[in-house]
Amino acid sequence: MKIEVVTLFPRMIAGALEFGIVGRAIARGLMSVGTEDPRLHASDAHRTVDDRPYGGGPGMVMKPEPLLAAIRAAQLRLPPGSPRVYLSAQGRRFGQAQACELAALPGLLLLAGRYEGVDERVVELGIDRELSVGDYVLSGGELPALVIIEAVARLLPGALGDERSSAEDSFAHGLLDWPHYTRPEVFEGRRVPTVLLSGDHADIRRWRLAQAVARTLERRPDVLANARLAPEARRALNEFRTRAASEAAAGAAGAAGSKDRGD
Ligand code: 9D3
Repeated sequence: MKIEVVTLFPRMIAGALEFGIVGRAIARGLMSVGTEDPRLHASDAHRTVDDRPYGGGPGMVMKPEPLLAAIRAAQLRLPPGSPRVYLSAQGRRFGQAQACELAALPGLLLLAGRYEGVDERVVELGIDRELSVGDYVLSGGELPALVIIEAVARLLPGALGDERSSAEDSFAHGLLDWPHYTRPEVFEGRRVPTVLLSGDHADIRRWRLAQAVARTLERRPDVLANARLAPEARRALNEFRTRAASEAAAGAAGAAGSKDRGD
C-alpha cells in the first residue's frame, strides 16, 4: 500500500514512522509513506502558505494554490483513483471499520491541515472525504494522519508477527481486552489470578472472555451495543446478563423482605 501525506511538517511524519510495527511494515516493503510539503509549491519569495481569512476573525487559513499543487504532485505518485482524505475536526469519526476499508486500498492521500484549516475550495477540488480522529481540539492534522497510518499498517498482511493476527485485536472482536499478567506471581502483595496458573486452557479462555465481557459492559456499553460478537463471546455476554439480572432480582427481593420486616 502506498500512502502520501501532504503536510507543512514532513519531518513530524517521517520521524514517527521509524518505530514499531509501522517501521517494520515499511522496512518489509508492505507499505510506503511519502510526504509533500506545500511550502515547496509556494511561488513567492517568502514561500507563503497561509493568509488572513476573508470575512475577518482570528487565525490564518492555508492558501489554495500551493496546497492544491502539493495534492496534485502527491497524487502523481499514487495509483489512479486513490482516495484523498482531509484530516479535519469537521470530518466523520475515524474508527476500526474505516481502518479496514482503507487498508484494502492500493493508495491513499492524507492532507494534514494547520492554522484554522484550508481554503474550502481545496476541499471541493482536491478532496474526496474528511475524517476526524475524535472530539478534542488538536493543532493540525499530522497526529491524526499518523493515527490512520498506524491503524491501517496493522491490518496489512504480514505486518504483525506470525504469532499475532489483527483478527485477534479486541476491537475486531467487539470487546475490550482482558487483563494481562506476567511474572512475578506475587507483586507488592497482589497475586496473579490462580486460573492463569492452572494450565487449564479451556478454563483460561472462558475466564478471559468473561473478563472482557464484564469490562466492556462496565466501561464501554456503547462498544458492546454495536459489536458483532463471536458466538462464544455472545454466550459469555448472555450468561453475564442472566447472572446480573438474577442477582438484581435477588437483591430486590432481599430489599423488599427487609422493608417488610422494617429493619
Ligand atoms: C481552536 C481553533 N478552532 C476553533 C475556531 C477550530 C480548529 C481549527 C483547527 C480546531 C482544530 C484544528 C486543527 N485540528 C485538526 O487539524 C484535526 C483534528 C482535531 O483537532 N481533532 C480531531 N481530529 C482532527 S483531524 C484534524
